[in-house]
Amino acid sequence: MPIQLQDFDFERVLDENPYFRCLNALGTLPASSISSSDASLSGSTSDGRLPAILRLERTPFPLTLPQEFSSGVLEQAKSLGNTDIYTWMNGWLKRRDDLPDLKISVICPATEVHIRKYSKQDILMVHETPELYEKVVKPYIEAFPPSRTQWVRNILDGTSEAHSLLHSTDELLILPDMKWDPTTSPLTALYLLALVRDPSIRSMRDLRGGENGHLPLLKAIRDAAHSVVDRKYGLARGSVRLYVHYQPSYYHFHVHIVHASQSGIMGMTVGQAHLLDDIISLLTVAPDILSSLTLTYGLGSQHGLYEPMLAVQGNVA
Ligand code: M7G
Repeated sequence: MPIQLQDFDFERVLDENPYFRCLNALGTLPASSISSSDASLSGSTSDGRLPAILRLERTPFPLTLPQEFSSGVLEQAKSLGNTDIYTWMNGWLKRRDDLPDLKISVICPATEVHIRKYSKQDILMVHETPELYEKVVKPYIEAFPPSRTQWVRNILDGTSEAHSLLHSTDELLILPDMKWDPTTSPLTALYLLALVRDPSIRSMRDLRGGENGHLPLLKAIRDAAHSVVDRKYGLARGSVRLYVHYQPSYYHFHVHIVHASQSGIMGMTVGQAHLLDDIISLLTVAPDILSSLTLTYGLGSQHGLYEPMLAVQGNVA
């Protein structure tokens, strides 16, 4: 049964960002509305409801919108003020099937990790030395239950999103990231995801150069990304930014493929996003560098690594 949003029982706002025009709310949904087998996995309350995160984002503007004003796409406009050559007003759009107002994402059942990830948080810059990786981060990654990356396995085995695949080989596949809806969002918001099939690469730290290393795979991802955006969207080489997150949310290796004109979007922060080209270059020069580097990045106060990293002396940047 598809999720009915009117069944969402609001509990509290987790986070909101007026610049990104988004809001994350926590609430519950009836367990009966969740088709996934996960419904039995976590957090079902005695009244048969499951914790749910509702994320609301205002959708981007189609480039054709201003020219459609003359054809009456605007239901109403109300003046707010004017001075000299400047005028500002509020506007209401008519309902249109091809122009949704909101992108709505639901995570249900939401785990504690999801709730923390979508909550407002302070950021602490930390230095992750190779020793800290072994002592703190690796055990943290290994403690994640496989259910955390079930969505990845569903995509890889064709159970989910099979209709959206843009590229599929023995090594990897490429599909639209759930952050981007190709049918309603402009091409400049393009956001694709390359997922590798090999589940043993948990993060960038596991990547190696040299013989039997990951360079052929990384180059295959790069080539496939450029060929997909050219073939499907007519975007020339150089039109996309390919990067890897450290820390990622999901420890199954994947690469973000984002339109190069996008800047300052979530997940592009210095320290978090590492260009695939730079990773390839580093591993070509020094095959073991990613396991021996100290990596500096921002950790949110709700991140599961925050407390353990804070507890270790000397890691604060
Ligand atoms: P990440 O670097 O692990 O974490 O990226 P982030 O979410 O903090 O960026 C995972 C990427 O996978 C993100 O860009 C998500 O939007 C995307 N993603 C997550 N899920 C659960 C799905 C999904 O089910 N389908 C698709 N297509 N993309 C997803």
